[in-house]
Formats: sequence, structure tokens, C-alpha cells
Amino acid sequence: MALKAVIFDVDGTLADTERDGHRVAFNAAFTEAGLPWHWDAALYGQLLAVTGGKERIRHYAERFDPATAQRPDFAELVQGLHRRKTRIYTDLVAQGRIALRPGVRALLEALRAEGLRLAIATTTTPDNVQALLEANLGSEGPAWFEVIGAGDVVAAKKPAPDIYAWVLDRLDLKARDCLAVEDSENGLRSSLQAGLPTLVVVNDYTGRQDFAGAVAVLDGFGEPQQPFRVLRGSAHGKRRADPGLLRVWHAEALANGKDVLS
Ligand code: XBP
Ligand code: MG
Repeated sequence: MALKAVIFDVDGTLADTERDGHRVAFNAAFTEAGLPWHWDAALYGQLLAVTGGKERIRHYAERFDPATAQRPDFAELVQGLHRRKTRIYTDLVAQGRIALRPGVRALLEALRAEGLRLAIATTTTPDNVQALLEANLGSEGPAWFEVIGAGDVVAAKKPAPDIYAWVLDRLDLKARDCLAVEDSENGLRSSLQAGLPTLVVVNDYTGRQDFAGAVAVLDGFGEPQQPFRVLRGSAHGKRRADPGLLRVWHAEALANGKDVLS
């Protein structure tokens, strides 16, 4: 079964967006709204267990500021904070403050050159994906991805498989035709439950999580001057992720079929 498409997560995978992007934007929105909330880098690492920004704000308030969570206008407060946070985040990204991870652009270009189809499956808001791709790949960047599944298009966010199922449906492909690329345990649970062979590329927030079921785990995508380290699986002597290696991992995952559901 040949690899036909690669489906990328965004936050933590295509770019390290969380600590210096989303977190900063959440804090700025809280301050503007006069709330005494501040998410430092360590607390934010814990809050990432809850996917989705609105869901994360709700969870934080219920746990750390129950009086605010019980306000009759709490639902509107969360909506307003998140709308403002999205604006602050997209402005930050448009200013070029969040780069793609090393090796990502080269990998995307190589996959396109080989005619592999590209897609995105993420819990983040669609505007954020648009801003990140435009800022880093140019105005044509979003069109590199045939399908972009993002945010509230599905009710159940990762680790539920819904966003991957949504993307597969629109690609009109079976899970076994694709490879997912994720950075987190929540993301991996989502992709594996959708039946997708999955490569994990960790970052500082996710390196110690459980990646059972991934076909390989790397610490980066690798570049000529900065090869990846393989944390699980085999890279067959290669030093950076390229279409050939992704095809090998895809084939390995199908051969080990026990790790994928379809
Ligand atoms: C990303 C998320 C998102 C971002 C914030 O998870 O959980 O909520 O942190 O974006 P994944 P929004 O990489 O697993 O998709 O505030 O737009 O939700
Ligand atoms: Mg992620």
C-alpha cells in the first residue's frame, strides 16, 4: 500500500508555537481583561493536557478561580478572551515571531515535489493556521495543504480521533494510505484511534510523554547541519526526515499492523 498523503499536526509539530506564542497571547488577553491570571511556562506545560484554547481557559478557571468560573457571564467571558487571544496570536505570528521548526520547510517542499498530498489536522483555530503558514511559506502557503481540519469543525478535540476522521473523509483516503505527524501524546492518541500510522517529533513540552504505537519518535526533523536523534524505532541510517524515509516508516507501520486499527 503506497503512501499517498501526509497529515501534519500544527502546534508543536510544524512550529514551536506554545510557550512563546499561544501562552504569551493568552496572558496578554487575561491582562487586558483585568484578570489576575498568569500562565508561566511550567504551568502552561501542565495545562497543555487540555487541548483547545477555550477548553484550556475553562479548565483553568474551574480549577484555580472558581468564583470567576461561576459568574453568570462566564461562557461569554471565555469566548471574548479567546477571540482576543486569537487576534493577539495571529498578530504575533504575522510579525514573524514564530518560525517553522528546522527541517519542516525542506520536508514539505520535498513531499510536494514527489506529488504526495498534504493535509493538516489540528485543534487550533483556523485563523492561527492561516497566519502561521502565510508568515512562513508566503501567501500561497495555506494552499500547499489540500485539506485543513482545524478547531471547532469537530466537537470532540484531540485525543478524540474526530479531526483525523474529518480530514480523511475530505481527502477521500483510507487511514492506511496516509502517515500522520504529531508531537504529543494527545495527538498520537487521536491519530492512532483514527487508524493512522504515526511519526512523532517531540519538543521540550512533550519529550517525556508516552508514545507507544508510534512508528518512530524523533527529537526533530533534522537538517544537514542539525541531524535528528532517534528516540524510538529506526531511521535506517538517515539523519533527516525526507519522503523516502516517511515511505519506509509508513510501510513498517502497516507491516506491524497491530499498532494501527485499519
Ligand atoms: C494544540 C492546542 C491548541 C493551542 C491553542 O493542540 O491544543 O489549543 O494550544 O490554540 P494540537 P487555540 O497540537 O494537539 O492540535 O487557542 O486556537 O485552541
Ligand atoms: Mg501538537
